[in-house]
Amino acid sequence: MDLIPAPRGAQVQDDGEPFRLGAHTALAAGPGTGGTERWLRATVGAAYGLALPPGVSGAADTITLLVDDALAVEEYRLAVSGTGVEIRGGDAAGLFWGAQTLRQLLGPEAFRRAPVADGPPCIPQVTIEDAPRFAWRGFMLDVARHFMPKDVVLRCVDLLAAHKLNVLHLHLTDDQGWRIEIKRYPRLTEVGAWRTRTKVGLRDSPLWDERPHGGYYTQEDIREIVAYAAARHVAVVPEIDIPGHSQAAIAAYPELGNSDVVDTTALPVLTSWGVNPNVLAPTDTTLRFYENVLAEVVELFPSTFVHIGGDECPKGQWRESAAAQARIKELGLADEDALQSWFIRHFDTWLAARGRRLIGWDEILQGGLADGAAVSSWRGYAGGIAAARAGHDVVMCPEQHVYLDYRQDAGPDEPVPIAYVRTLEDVYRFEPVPSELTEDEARHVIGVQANCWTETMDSVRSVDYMTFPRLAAFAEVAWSRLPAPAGRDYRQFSARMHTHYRRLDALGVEYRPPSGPHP
Ligand code: TNX
Repeated sequence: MDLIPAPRGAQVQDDGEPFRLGAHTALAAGPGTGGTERWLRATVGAAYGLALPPGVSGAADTITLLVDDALAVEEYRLAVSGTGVEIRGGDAAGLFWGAQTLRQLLGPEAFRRAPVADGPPCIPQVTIEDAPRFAWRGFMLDVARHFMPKDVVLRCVDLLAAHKLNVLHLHLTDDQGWRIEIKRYPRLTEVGAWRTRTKVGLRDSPLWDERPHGGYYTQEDIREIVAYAAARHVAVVPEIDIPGHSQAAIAAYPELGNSDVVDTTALPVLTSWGVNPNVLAPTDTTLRFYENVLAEVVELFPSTFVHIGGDECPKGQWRESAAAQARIKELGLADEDALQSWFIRHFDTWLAARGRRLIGWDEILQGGLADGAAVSSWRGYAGGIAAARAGHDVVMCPEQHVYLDYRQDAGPDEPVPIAYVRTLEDVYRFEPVPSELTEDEARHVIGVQANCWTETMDSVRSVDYMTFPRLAAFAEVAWSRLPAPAGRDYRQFSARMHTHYRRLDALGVEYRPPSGPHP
């Protein structure tokens, strides 16, 4: 069966008649199934050229979909007998994950778009019970450094769902680009979405791509992405990065920057990479501006969490700026770290008043965490541990395991090395819950996330190459209850991957082959 991610339990009845999918196979859906039958027709039905007409629950030659309150949220049971298939989900999401498992059971051809010639397949009799380990199983796509067109994002949602991942975190703003239309501030996209050229490689690289680069999602695009994802039980979490990584916004609206220490009217959308000194000014103008931005953002994204970045905000300009220093005094704050914390707290309160929750990178711990804030722990585990101990929710995404921009091998033909090598096995050995947390503290680790920063990825092909196959290993960490890293069977996972590569082939994913680019 070679299921990825591995289910909690599976029992195959070797001696039973297999179930044969065919022209007469019907699809029956009970109430509350949330469109999974439509998804099955559009994917499995299309791949085999089958209509899967509506049928009667439990009848012969029928795939039956049911919501069963006795099961937990996202849990599912899948039973294949000689005469039919039954999937029960604790909710519509659980049912959908069960349908994803059914697609894997059918075979790699079930992942194709065009009908296969060799006819519908058989599935062995099997009973599967399954439920996720973590509620937040995320993937971050940085669409700010390189803009990814809408269809790339929709395809990404499908790939996440195929791996039972359920959060797409969109990094929508950064120094190098602003990617979401905000009606009240048109210059954010008229100016902020475009840069004149792009550095190829990192700091010491002499190379430039001299073509202008840019693009953004209209609000209509965003609505389409959010609805498409919701139909696949994927939540889209927007990130508007403040108070660092904001030069594209300052290029569009210079009054947002520290204009008493730098001529903000001369700042362009940034064309190179790294930690950038040009950060937001801690003024009321800035607060009102971002409140207005976030007001449009929360209208578009129904997700509980809104990510406000908070990472890599150098404090140099605040130290130099008389206005920022006056602000620190006026607010009675200890230092610039406290000023960053004041910034974040403001939006924590603002979001909470609108029924939303703030999440930020672990730098938001500096100067004290805002009351309701959750933390994306990226600089290792320390930030996540500190936050969990203080009773805050944590999404673990430590760079040493799940940074997909780090190359997968040291070979000379690998893409530009951002940092050290992180192999497929390194990702597989990721343990999200540090052993030093007590059981109560560990409950605050609500999930895990793999992050794909795109400084060096300018196309869907390069994102594919860096993301896969590592996302498959990550999905297993996120979904399956694996033993502690030392006891994990990487060889057994690798054996299952042979089938999974054929699924990715059928999906048209240009993963890094296990033997590397030049075998
Ligand atoms: C750090 S991770 C960043 C990003 C870069 C990334 C490159 C984080 C919150 N900030 O701005 O793209 O390193 O690996």
